[in-house]
Amino acid sequence: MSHAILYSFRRCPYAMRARIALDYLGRPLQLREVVLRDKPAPLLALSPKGTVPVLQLPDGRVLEESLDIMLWTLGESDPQYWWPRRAAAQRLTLDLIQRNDGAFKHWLDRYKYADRHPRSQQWYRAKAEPWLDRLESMLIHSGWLLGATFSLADAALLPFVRQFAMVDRPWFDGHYPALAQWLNRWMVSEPYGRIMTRFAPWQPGGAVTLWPNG
Ligand SMILES: N[C@@H](CCC(=O)N[C@@H](CS)C(=O)NCC(=O)O)C(=O)O
Repeated sequence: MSHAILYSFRRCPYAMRARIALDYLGRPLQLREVVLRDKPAPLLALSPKGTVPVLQLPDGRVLEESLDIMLWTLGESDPQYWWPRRAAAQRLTLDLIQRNDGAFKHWLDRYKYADRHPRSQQWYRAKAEPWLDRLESMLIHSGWLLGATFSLADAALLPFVRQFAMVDRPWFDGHYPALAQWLNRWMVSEPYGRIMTRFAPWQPGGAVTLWPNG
């Protein structure tokens, strides 16, 4: 096997953050677009927990957590220092990711699908606001979360904030101008266009899609 294989789902924020990092690495891999309600058997054989993203490396290693995939790519090559050099910034990055994937993701899911939960949409939105306030204050004086340049923290959090913003874009843009600008800057970028390319679902024995620059 010469290319790595990525099991992915276009709109999944975890798969998006993995693709951001893999696009930065720039090595063509086989991208297998998955239908979550009909997961292909080879994915489940590799990773029985059945979540995406999953990356199978040419040496056979399997990475089945988005953060592991991002950290693996940065260990391979990181010319723009997405992984910060200072230990304090490294700790802050991992802390931001943990809080994003924990409490923020919890409230995001309820805000997005409030009709499936007992409280109102505004109630769930208010639960997420202290976190968004914190991110907004981090972005007031700099273009990216950790300063002047894009880093792992941006790659890991942007797909989740995008989902939140898209529930009610006018409300979000009105309340969080710095976050809205951060999101826009990313969503008009070339890397965003590449990571959001649409692919037909993969089936065992189906066509091979090389991505990026396939
Ligand atoms: N902790 C995992 C979470 C991945 C995850 O939950 N992905 C969702 C899609 S966004 C998934 O595959 N869910 C399984 C399903 O819907 O069947 C990671 O960081 O990779």
